[in-house]
Amino acid sequence: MFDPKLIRKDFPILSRKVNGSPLVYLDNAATSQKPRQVIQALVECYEQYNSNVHRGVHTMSMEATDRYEAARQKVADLIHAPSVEGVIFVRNTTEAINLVANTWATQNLGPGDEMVVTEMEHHSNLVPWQKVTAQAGATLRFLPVTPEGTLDLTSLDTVINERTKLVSVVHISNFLGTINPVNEICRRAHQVGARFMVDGAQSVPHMPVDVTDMDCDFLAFSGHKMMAPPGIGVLYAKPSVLEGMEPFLRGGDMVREVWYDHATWNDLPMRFEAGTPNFADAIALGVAVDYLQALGMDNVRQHEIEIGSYALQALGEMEEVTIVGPTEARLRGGLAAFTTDVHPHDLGTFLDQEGIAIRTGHHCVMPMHNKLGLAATARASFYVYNTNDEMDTLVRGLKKALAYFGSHALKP
Ligand code: 7TS
Repeated sequence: MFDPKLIRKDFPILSRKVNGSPLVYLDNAATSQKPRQVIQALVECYEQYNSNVHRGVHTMSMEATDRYEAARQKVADLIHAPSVEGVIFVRNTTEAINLVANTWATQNLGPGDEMVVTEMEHHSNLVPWQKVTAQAGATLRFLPVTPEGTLDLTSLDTVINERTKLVSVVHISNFLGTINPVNEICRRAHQVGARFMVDGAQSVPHMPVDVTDMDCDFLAFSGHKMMAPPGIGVLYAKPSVLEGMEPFLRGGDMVREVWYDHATWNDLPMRFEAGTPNFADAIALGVAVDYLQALGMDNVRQHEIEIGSYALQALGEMEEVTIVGPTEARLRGGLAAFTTDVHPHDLGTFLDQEGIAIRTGHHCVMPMHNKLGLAATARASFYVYNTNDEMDTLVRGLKKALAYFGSHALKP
């Protein structure tokens, strides 16, 4: 049975106090906490078999290699990738997107071509494309966002057209919370012969994601948002697409044979993993995937719908709070960004004094904040270990903060 109170026991950090109060960690969209099983996997690696992978004939190197490759298989199973050939370990979502920008996009975009993102992208699914489209003489186009915070698909067939070569879309917005209809956008992209990429930083940790069903060409996500350590992430790509791509980084292990004047490339996925990989954190990611699979991704999603509904209702009942994005929990991921009359940074600092961790600022989604006329927002984001009691604590903290700043604002 899915019980956040039981799950919490696996996360040592959740029993600490912050500024004298029990920690209420509501900054999961930035990074998640780690269960004891993941921490233990790192200790085990460094204490028992730490050795470079794919290089040694000795026992420990083979043990490390086996576990590293087992982690790749676990990731492939999680996202329903047909084979491990398409699972490339990188540092994070940002690196995965930059890999595609610096390989597929620079090889395939030319003058007059178009590429499409949405208006709600995280900077990491925008800034790399600004550079490659400018260099190629291509145009970067945007699927617009409605005032309600969903994608306006009435322009889908004009924004994505015969000139479009690549479409890259955030699956769940880390600011609006919106879950985007990636299957529908993918179909349209493929209809015009474009490739389709998904920024899964906020979806893969929180809901079932099936790359085979979606038929996307690329999917990027980060381990640290799904209970694994920072510094390990994944680029999934269709092997047939990878076969046509130039390697990104060049050096050891991505080659088959090397002469003084040229080299040939290793098989997939090693061709895209130059140098010693972050095998310890990849192995820990495999354990995080085990943990999530044991909970069941459907249950993870269901929990976030429930806690999201509770939070939307509780925050919605506060007159001073304006929630950004869709109003229905079913249409959004487990996070809520909001504004009040108090500056989000002041709010965040006040709540921290009560042990409540939220994120404040533009959450690396500056253009969408600008479009909504907002300089900054406060954001509470949830995960499997958050409880309705914690939502109540957040609401109590917010009320206290608003009363405090309200009364102080009256004073000169
Ligand atoms: N895409 C989305 C949708 C994200 O939410 C983030 C990180 C990234 C890409 C980049 O991930 P990274 O692991 O490469 O940094 N989002 C956040 C956030 O909302 N608060 O801190 C980081």
